[in-house]
Amino acid sequence: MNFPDSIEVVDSHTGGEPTRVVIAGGPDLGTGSLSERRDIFQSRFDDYRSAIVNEPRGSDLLVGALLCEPCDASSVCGVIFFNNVGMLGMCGHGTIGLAVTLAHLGRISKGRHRLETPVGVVTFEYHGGGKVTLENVSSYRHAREVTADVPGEGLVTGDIAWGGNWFFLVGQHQEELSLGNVERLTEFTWAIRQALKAQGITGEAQQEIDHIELFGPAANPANDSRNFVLCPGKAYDRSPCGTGTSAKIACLIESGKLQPGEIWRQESILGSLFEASGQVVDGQIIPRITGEAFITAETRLRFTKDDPFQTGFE
Ligand code: PYC
Repeated sequence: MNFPDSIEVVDSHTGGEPTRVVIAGGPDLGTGSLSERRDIFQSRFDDYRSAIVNEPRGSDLLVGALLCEPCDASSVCGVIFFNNVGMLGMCGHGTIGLAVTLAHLGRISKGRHRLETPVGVVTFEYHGGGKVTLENVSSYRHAREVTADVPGEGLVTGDIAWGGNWFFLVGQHQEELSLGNVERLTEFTWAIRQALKAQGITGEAQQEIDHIELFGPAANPANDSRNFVLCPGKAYDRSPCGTGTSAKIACLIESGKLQPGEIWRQESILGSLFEASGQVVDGQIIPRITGEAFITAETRLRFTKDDPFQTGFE
């Protein structure tokens, strides 16, 4: 493949979790739907994904966002999110980072904007500064209180829910949700993920559940809950995870523990915050997530032909 000499990116973080938006030099994926373009990205241009987010130019926790021309002219753009191991359906912290990046580039002003993703259209409202409210794809609980036998850990029970990615949400566990305990949390959630896979516990259409989310009491009494989210490539989300919080909102509303429109303050393992709620529209739960992002870098990534790590490594 003829790899480009350079790719232009803008980096930001949302509640501590980084997003790298590709603004020039990305692969040409054609003009199909965003899910078709995601499939082309995955099958033909995986080198680009690895080069952009993996070491030595990135790291395991970086989420990439490839800007695309939208299919519908009323959308501000399309986006395909990706990470250190593959593609994401949607990304909440990434959408907030993308919105702030578009504002930084002068491509949007305050107000509501439509965004196309491989799993559907989302909207976001840019409030100015770093603040953004995202209205996600409809989210739902697929299965309640599913028990997995996790080798070395015992029986672990959780809900399976969709929030733009597939999540296993665990509220009952003995783990302390603190930054000092991240290694143990990673080991525990990784073991859960492996057990779900081995035991054939999947999303609605047999999709792998690749995000594991633990809940516990908030450190800040003003908040409702703290979470720890293990992402598909074994990095943990530094933010409260927009799609994970969407999955949580769907479960809370479905079980009557949160009313439509009521605010849920979800704290991350770092203590950063998303303010969330859900609306029921035509019987579907539409989560709204408000968070803040900050620009951290404007960069031209360079890819020298004889660089042995031109396309990164995992
Ligand atoms: O905010 O939705 C999110 C997310 C998914 C993976 C990392 N962050």
